[in-house]
Amino acid sequence: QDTPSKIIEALRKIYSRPQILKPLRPDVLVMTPWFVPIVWEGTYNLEILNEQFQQRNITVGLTVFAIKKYVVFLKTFLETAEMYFMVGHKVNYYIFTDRPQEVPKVELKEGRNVVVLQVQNYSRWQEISMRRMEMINHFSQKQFINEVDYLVCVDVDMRFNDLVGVEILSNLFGTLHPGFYGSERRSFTYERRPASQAYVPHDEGDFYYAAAFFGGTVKEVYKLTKKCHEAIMVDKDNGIEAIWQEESHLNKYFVYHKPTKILSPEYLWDDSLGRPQILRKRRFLAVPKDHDAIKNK
Ligand code: 2GW
Ligand code: MN
Repeated sequence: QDTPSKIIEALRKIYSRPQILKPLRPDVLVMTPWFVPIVWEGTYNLEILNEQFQQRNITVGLTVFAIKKYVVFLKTFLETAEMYFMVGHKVNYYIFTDRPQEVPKVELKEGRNVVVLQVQNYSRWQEISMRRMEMINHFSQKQFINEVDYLVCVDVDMRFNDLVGVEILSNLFGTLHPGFYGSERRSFTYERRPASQAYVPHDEGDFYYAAAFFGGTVKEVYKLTKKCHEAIMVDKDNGIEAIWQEESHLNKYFVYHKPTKILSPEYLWDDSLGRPQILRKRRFLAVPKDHDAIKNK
């Protein structure tokens, strides 16, 4: 029987206390001007966070698209996710694909499931990439809302290389694009043509976020993907396509709906960019795909 004192004993955790006079990271920004954390190694205690999320008994959905030849990325993606993604929590992998037979069978730990969602493919790669917003939106309302608490939406041409856990979870989160964290606002590759719904003026915007890693509660991801998809459709009617497709629309959204947590480039790295000092971990890495068999952009 769990008496109150037994419960309290079970919840007791020993860890070093936070020290007001000792900054967690002297080398990087760890909080935005709207008071949300930027997640870097060294800024959080995963034990405390795991305890909190365990108590809430949450389930996380990881959405990933593997259309046409991109099914080749699934095996490594899933195998490494089993090692590093939300270890100890319940996870549903939502795999959107036009080739359900080619989804590899990967051995899963307890409490973790693969859900294959068959979707159509599009001939243009830009369309494949952009339509993710529509499909995530559709399934959020239809299915995800009944099955998971949070959604994490990522590219598939990636592998997990270190822990990615509940420290990323919040109502609405975005990830700093690895190519632009040190850039000036003027050089962010936002859509700069006023004719596009993704337009961001030169004197606005906080960060340049990547479309390859975002998420939040199902409700917030529903709202984000709805707005982005609608904007993409308006652009289509007007015969314009944003410079970086859905990434441009995501960035526009985040200017006016600021994330409640931001992930550092530890969560989206590409080794072709080298290994700067500030990067204590490389948690989620791009898999090289320059060979023509995979991609002709
Ligand atoms: C994409 C480009 C060229 C040829 C094929 C594809 C393709 C993408 C495909 O045939 N099948 C497929 O499932 N995809 C999905 O779209 C897959 O999930 C992939 O990870 C995602 C984005 O395409 P990707 O990874 O080739 O583009 P990247 O790595 O250059 O990603 C950045 O730019 C994209 C838009 O141009 C997106 O914004 C993406 O989120 C960014 O990381
Ligand atoms: Mn990619």
